[in-house]
Amino acid sequence: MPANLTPQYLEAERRFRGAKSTEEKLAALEAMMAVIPKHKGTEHLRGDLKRRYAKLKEESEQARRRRGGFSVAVDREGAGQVVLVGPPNAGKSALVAALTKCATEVGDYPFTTRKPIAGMMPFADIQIQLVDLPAVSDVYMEPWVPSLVRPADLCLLVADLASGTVLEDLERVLTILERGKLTLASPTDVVTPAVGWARKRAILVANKLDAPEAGDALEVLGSVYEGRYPVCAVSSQTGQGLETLRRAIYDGLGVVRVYCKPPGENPSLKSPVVLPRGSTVVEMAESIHKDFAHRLKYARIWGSGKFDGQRVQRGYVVQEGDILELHI
Ligand SMILES: Nc1nc2c(ncn2[C@@H]2O[C@H](COP(=O)(O)OP(=O)(O)OP(=O)(O)O)[C@@H](O)[C@H]2O)c(=O)[nH]1
Ligand SMILES: [Mg+2]
Repeated sequence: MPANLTPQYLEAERRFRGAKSTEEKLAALEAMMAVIPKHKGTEHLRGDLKRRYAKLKEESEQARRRRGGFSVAVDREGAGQVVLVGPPNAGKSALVAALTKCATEVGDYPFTTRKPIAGMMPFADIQIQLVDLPAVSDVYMEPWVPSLVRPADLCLLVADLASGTVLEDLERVLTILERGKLTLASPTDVVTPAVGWARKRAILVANKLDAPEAGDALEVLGSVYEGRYPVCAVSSQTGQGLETLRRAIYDGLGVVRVYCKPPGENPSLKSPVVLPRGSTVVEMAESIHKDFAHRLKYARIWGSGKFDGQRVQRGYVVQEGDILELHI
């Protein structure tokens, strides 16, 4: 079958041949991969491009490591840290941009994102940190990606409803994460992981709901993954489903918001204390100041289905929206 290469492809190929630096070569290869017609006749060529890309990329990484690269840890901020993982081009960066208004690079070619980019997503009266990561892929993956998934509180597994290969894409992502001893599970799943393994809470975010083929892809996706993860169908482009996703992210973190009030004063309802679900009064006190924990005598509580102002003991489990007056 003839390859029928387009003028854009031939132009990118010409740039590749003229490229001097590895960066120029990689950029030209990326352009070739983006514009190459995707049909049977170009299958071999596409495989070949991917291999060349992976090899060059690995070489340039080795060179970078020898020079000493940038630090890839992301400082935790806000009420929780949420990382986005998924195949190339799924719209991870576009989602972070839509949810946080943070400027992260969105590109119509794979492997756009090279570094973690963190942005804060407002939800009600708190801020949640979203971390945009580079793609998880066998073609090329930044070697430190799994190490940034490990410390996160929640994972957004981003699927591309327009890719035409949504199930295979996700299978591959999950397999690659497993090689790094990471499994993703529903936030409601409480199984403890085996030694050395990390089990991350995850939400499956089906992106590009606006695409014409999205409806069918979503159905297929749901038939396999519903029950395994909560599924949120969204379009980062039209904004559809994003409000539901914000709420699902908050719920997935497994936290509660409680408010502190000094005795005799009105509560400050502006900035809640965010605690893991199941936390007690004493743990709340400790999170405000470590000395409070042993100085705490009792607390009075508003909310919680208790009588307003009722006295509760140190071990009382606080509920979402509770207002506490700490007596020390
Ligand atoms: N139709 C449609 N296109 C989208 C949507 N979200 C993202 N895209 C497009 O998908 C392409 C990839 O978006 P990115 O946000 O760069 O994808 P990514 O997952 O960050 O990609 P990498 O960083 O390369 O792994 C871009 O051309 C976006 O414009 C969406 O909701 N609908
Ligand atoms: Mg990206």
